[in-house]
Amino acid sequence: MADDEIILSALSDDDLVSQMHNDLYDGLKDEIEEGTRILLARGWTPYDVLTKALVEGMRIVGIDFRDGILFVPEVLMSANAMKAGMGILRPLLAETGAPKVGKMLIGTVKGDIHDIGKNLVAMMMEGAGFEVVDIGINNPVEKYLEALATEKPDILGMSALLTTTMPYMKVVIDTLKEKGIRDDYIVLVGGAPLNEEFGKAVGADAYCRDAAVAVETARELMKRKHNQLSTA
Ligand code: B1M
Repeated sequence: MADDEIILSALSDDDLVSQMHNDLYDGLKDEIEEGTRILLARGWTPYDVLTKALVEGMRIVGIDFRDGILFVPEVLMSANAMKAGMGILRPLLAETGAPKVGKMLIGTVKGDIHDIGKNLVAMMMEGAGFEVVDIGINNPVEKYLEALATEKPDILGMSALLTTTMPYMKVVIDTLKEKGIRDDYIVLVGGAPLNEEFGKAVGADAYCRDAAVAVETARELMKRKHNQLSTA
């Protein structure tokens, strides 16, 4: 072992979280997995590990990517490290004996390959008792239509991380309208460059700032849908 090697398990919680931010920045997958396991063993909730260690670390990566300090290959390594940590948390977040409260189909829109946020939303929705069908990245409208017809979800979730791909959400929603099936689904949209106004403008039922808001919104809109059906 090198003299300067850091023993993650010997760090305090705060130092470990800071170290994990550094390790995520450096794309160190094994260290992120180890840090994730240590925090869980110390009694941290999976949600806290996710938000405080992983999502916050990725936020820092995002700033330096924007400022041209980090480049695509480095950010890809960070993304892989993040996914490795999420892989450990996923079954824990999804561990719920609750009956399924609804079904969501989710995918990133055409031209866009960002999937970390979408995966996180999917994980949190599963954890909240929703059945989730994830159709992945770079989805043209035909793929959404096909999956909606096969899966018959209550909710359609779309993710976009680029200002150039977010308008595609309107293409999907307009196509649903043209086919007369828009109101068959609750449509939720999310992704860093979006906002509430954009959500309204494209005709979604709601814009979700983050995964926790996606869960709350989905629950709320499912409740309303059930009330409407029972009073119809
Ligand atoms: Co990209 N990238 N990237 N990138 N990348 C951004 C988005 C960018 C903001 C970076 C920057 O400049 N600061 C910028 C977009 C600028 C813009 O459009 N205005 C950018 C760019 C430019 C690009 C490329 C064009 C770079 C290039 O090639 N020159 C290229 C595009 C590729 C493509 O898609 N066609 C590209 C590529 C990549 C990587 C492949 C290297 C990698 C993606 C790896 C992967 O996802 N597997 C990557 C990454 C990692 C990022 C940043 C750094 C991080 C994104 C992320 O994972 N965040 C990002 C910077 C940033 O966002 N600050 C950036 C963590 C994640 C938890 O947050 O995804 O926002 P987020 O998800 C949140 C919420 O938004 C919300 O909930 C999530 C959880 O709380 N949410 C939803 C998301 N989807 C939802 C769906 C819902 C509900 C809520 O449905 C109901």
